[in-house]
Amino acid sequence: MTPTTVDWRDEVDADELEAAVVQLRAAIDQRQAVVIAAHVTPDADSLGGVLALHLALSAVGVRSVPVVGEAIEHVPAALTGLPGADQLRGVDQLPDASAVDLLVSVDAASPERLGAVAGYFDVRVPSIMLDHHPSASGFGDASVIAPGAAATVQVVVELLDSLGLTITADIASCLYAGLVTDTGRFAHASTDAAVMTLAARLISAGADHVALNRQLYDTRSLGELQLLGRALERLTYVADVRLVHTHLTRDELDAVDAGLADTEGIVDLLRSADAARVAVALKPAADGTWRVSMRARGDADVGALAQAFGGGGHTAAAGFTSTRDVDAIVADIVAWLRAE
Ligand SMILES: [Mn+2]
Repeated sequence: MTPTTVDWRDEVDADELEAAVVQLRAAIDQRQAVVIAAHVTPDADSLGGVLALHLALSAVGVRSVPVVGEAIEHVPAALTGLPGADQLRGVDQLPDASAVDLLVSVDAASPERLGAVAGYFDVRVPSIMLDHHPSASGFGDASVIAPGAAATVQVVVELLDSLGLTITADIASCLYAGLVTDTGRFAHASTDAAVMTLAARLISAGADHVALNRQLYDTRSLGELQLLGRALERLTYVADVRLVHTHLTRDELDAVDAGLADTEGIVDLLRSADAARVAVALKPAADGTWRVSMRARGDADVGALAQAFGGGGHTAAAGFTSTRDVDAIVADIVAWLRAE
C-alpha cells in the first residue's frame, strides 16, 4: 500500500468550493432560512456534518433547520445523543419550500439519497451539496465533491474555517463522530495524517471522544443483538470467490421491533471473517426491496460491484438496492465476482 501523499483538497473543484462559501456567507449576512439535510438512514458522517453546520450557522444568526427526509425514528439510536440531534426534524416536519432560502446536503451522493428532501429540488430551492463519494453527482448549485476525503465532515471543517466560524466543543463532537466512523475507528486505508491532525484538533476543541466511543461502538439494543444472532446463524460462504453473505427477513425485524438502523453492524462483523474477501448483508426495507450492504477485505472493490447493480459507495464499503429475491441477488454478485 502506497502512503497517501495527495491532499484531498487538491481534488476539489476550487470554483465550486468558493461558490459554496459565497452562498453560505450570504446566508449568514442576510440571516437566511437554511435547511441542512442528512441522507436517509443517516450515518455519523452525514448527521454529524449536518449538526455541526447547524450549530455553527445558528450561532451566527442563520435560521438553520437540520433535517432528514424520512421518519425521524429511522435515525440510529447511537446518533440521537449527538449535540443538536434533539432539533432534528423528520419527513413530516420539513419546512415549506417557499420559506427556505438555501438547502445544504451532507454526505449524499445523489438527490435520491435525500428521501423526501429531494422535493426541494423540484421547486428549485438554491442548493449546496457536500460529499466525498467517488460516485457522487454534482446535483447542487454549488457541488463540493471530495473523493479523496475520508469523511464529508472534513469538507464541513473546510467550510467552517473559510467562513471563520468557531468550532465549539459540541461542534467538535459532531465532527469527530463522522471522522471516527467513516475511517472505521481510524483503521481504514483512508486514515492519513490529515485525518489524525483533524482528530487531534477536534479533541483539543473539546470533542468528547470517550463518550462518543461508548455511544457509537459499545451500545446496542437487545433487538440489534438478537438480529446479529439470526444473521450469523444464516452465514454462508462461497469459497471460490471468498464471499461471506447473510440476510434477515422482514418477520425477523418485526419480531424484535427493530428497524434497518439496527442492522448496520452486521456487514462489518461479517467482514472480520478471515476467509472473506467480500462480505454482503441483505436487509429487507419496508417497501419490499432489499438493501444490499457490502464490505471489502483486502483487494476487492465493492464500489465497482455496487455500481454494476445501480448502487454506489467506496472501494471498501458500498451498497445497492434491489427488487429481486435473495437467491437471485446473491447469484448476481457471485457471477460478477467470478467474471472480475
Ligand atoms: Mn461519509
